Parts: sequence; structure tokens; C-alpha cells
Amino acid sequence: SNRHFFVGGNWKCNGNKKSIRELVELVNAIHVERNSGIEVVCAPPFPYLDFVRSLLKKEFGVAAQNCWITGSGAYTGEVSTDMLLDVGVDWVILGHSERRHLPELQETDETIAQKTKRALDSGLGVILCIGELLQEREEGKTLDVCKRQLSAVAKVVTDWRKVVVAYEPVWAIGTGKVATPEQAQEVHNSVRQWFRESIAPQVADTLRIIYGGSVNGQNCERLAGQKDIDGFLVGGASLKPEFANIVLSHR
Ligand code: G2H
Repeated sequence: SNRHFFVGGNWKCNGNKKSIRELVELVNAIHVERNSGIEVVCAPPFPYLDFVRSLLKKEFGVAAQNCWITGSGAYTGEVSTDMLLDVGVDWVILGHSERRHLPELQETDETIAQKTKRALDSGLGVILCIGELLQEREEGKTLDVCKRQLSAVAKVVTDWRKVVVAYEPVWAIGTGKVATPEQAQEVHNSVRQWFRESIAPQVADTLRIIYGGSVNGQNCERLAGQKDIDGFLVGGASLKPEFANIVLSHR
């Protein structure tokens, strides 16, 4: 396809200055051919964004793992998109299942939509995560859930050029239970179809839909071979040398 392969490393709440310096050295050593069109993005925790931006190769991007809904102001504990841009951040991960489902967080579809709008309006790219819980899959609701999560965003966002959708079935996250390439392809294809019918054919053709959930150096190639899988959002394995194999799994 004409969609550039996209690999994000979601470091979640991990690392310290020492380990992050080592991890960046590891990522910098990945030899991505200039004309390959592969896009690599690292998402460290907030306190390390500036540090990572200063150490990471310029051709690789940096993502935050969350952002606030408005600009600066009396929002104790929040981080605005302007601050992210100010320290050289290019992307933000929004709607991650941990933010949707951890009992202490419980971000709603609407909150995630507002954050997505704010980030895009500010000029950031958005890695928008969607995906169903195990119970929802077992009840045959996988597509309903993905469509509901996307519809909330479509109500407030019209320009999808700087969005990458990450399909992350919640039952496959950090569990070692990866979706089969066929299971993932089926959902990716249906999501693209939803974009074709509900948004626009041109958006459906160009939007990157990446897969996340226990991706590793072993399973990445078969997943990357699927027609509608345009890359990965990698958690656990993004902290390890095998991240290089995942970046280079596309042919
Ligand atoms: C899904 C993924 C990264 P992991 O959360 O977003 O993590 O690869 O550890 O399942």
C-alpha cells in the first residue's frame, strides 16, 4: 500500500534516566533505510520527553502518552498540548485501554474525543487507541465497540490526516495472548470499511491502522504481512532489543 509503516514504542510507566538513555541508544542504532518510509515513534513518560527528544535521532518521532483538553490554566497535574509541542513532541497516544479501563482513570469516549480534537488543533499527531474487552469479544460486540469509540471522535474531528488508529484488543494487552493475524486483519479491514462508509473513501485508503497487544519479535512478521495492518504499537517489547526486529518486520 502507499501507507507508510508506523511503529510506536509505548514505554508506559517504565524507566529512569539511566535505562532510558540506554533504550534510546538501542533505538538510535536501528538502521531504517531513508527511502523505506518507515516511521518510528517513542513514547516515554512525561518527565523524560524533553530528555528523549534531545537524545533520539531527528528522523524518529517522540510521543506523549496523554494530554490535557485545553490550554494552560488552573488544571493541577495536567500537561497541555502547547507544552508538549514546546519540548519537541510530535505525537500523543490517546484512548489507550489502560486510560479507558483502569478503575482509577476511566476516561470516557467523549473525553478521549475532546483530547483528540485539542491535540490535532494544536498540531500534534494522534495515535488513537481503540479495542474491545474480552467479554465484549465473546459477546460478538468487537466491531460495535470499535465503531462507538471512533464515532465519538468523528463527532468532533473532521481532518484525519494526522491520526493513526491503533487497534488494541484489550484481552491481548500485556497478556502474551496476541490476536492471530487473521483476527487482527478482520478487525482492521472492518474498521477501514467503517471509515470508507462513515467518513470518506480517501480517508479509508490513507489512514494508518496499526495493531497493538503483545507484539514481539516473533509474531510481528506474520501480522505485518496482513493487508490492512500498517504497523504496530508495542508495549513490553519496545523496552527490549527485539524492538528493532519489529521496526524492520515490514517488507
Ligand atoms: C498494548 C501494548 C502497547 P503490550 O497496550 O500499547 O502493550 O505490547 O505490552 O501488550
